[in-house]
Amino acid sequence: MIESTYAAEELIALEDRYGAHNYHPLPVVLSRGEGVFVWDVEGKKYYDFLSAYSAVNQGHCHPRIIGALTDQAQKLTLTSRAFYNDMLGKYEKYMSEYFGYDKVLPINTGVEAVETAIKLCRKWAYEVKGVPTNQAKIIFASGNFHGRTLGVISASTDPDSTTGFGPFVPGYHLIPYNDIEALREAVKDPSVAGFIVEPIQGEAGVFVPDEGYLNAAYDACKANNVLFIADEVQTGIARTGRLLCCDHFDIRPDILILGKALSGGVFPVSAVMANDEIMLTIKPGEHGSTFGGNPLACAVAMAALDVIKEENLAERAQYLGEIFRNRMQKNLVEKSDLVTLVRGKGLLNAIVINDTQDSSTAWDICLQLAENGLIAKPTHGNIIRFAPPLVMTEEQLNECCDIIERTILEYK
Ligand code: IF1
Repeated sequence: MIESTYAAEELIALEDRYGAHNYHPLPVVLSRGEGVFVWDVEGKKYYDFLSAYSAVNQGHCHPRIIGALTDQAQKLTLTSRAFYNDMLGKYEKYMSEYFGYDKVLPINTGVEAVETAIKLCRKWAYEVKGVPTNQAKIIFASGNFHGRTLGVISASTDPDSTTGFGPFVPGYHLIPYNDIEALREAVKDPSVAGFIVEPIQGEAGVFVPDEGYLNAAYDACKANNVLFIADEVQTGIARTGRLLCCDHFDIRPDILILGKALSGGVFPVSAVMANDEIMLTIKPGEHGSTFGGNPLACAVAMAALDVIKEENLAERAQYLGEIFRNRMQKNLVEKSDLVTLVRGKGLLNAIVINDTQDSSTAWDICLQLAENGLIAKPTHGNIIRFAPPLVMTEEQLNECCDIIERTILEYK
């Protein structure tokens, strides 16, 4: 039995001793969460500025979502797809109407949804577009992050993701992100089936493409009968100030990939959405998963999406995001040599640390932020990502900006 009396250092030591070393967390040991706050094992309270990588957009342990979880958990959790259950059809109708697609394919993690989209895209290429067997190509953008499976890291340009894990899956073509000419050239190849893109690249450091890029990319795909596939696992579900980041550009992807906040961070729930012409190319027995579409996930996801609409979280993210970037611009970028840039959309933002700084500066600042009651995570290239739960109030956001500004202005 694990006793609750373990000190933080002991809990960290347990992970170090018994867990695989595939992460390097900040030394904060959390044991409770509510709304925009988390508490560590010593009872210290923090503003959460990571939101579990945007899975907790609705805030920690949202009562409505936890209520749906506990109600459903007492009735039926899993039937497998060998049988029908009384939640899946209702959920599929809900998803179809909520996002405006004929059909949904329910699955579990974000990366599985990306894998599903890749398979669906290939299937469509052979059955509808007429690409010769096993010749389909899928275009990816450099700097992408779509998850950790072999099928997905085969498209990665990040050596941390790929080194030592080859050989890789063939049939992918990489082009630079935010380079419309490269895409226009690539889609001319008649064996190209689809283009998979993050509307904002998260792992690359919250990299927002040039205004007009996504619209031009969508047009280039349409003109060449290439599927435009949006990975909105991180950017979707109100995070960037609209329900989908693609909504900022009035783009409706041919295939939409969702995950993370689809469950409000309760457990992995992901989905792929498409219209019949694409979705029905996959037939019974050709794809699936034991847990995909389980009744518990259906109940949780409907509650999580209800919360997004009822609490106007997209509008809130849009409004608070403007305040955040304006304050970071005025009080840090223009006042501190340490910060060169703030960028993002809605409440998916990052600040870029001056490149003359040590590579550990972002990490050290995050340690200091934690000390001051706000947890955030550095990402590649001395960048700090700021992505609080969307249920934050304006007053709370201003208090958080005070903490961030003070911490950085006092640094060193
Ligand atoms: C980790 C980053 C975020 C994603 C997009 C698919 C997935 C992700 C656009 C896969 C996952 C994660 C996973 C997390 C770190 C993380 C991340 F820092 F790498 F970039 F969120 F910002 N598509 N993103 O961002 O979803 O299978 O994980 O459910 O620890 O690897 P998953």
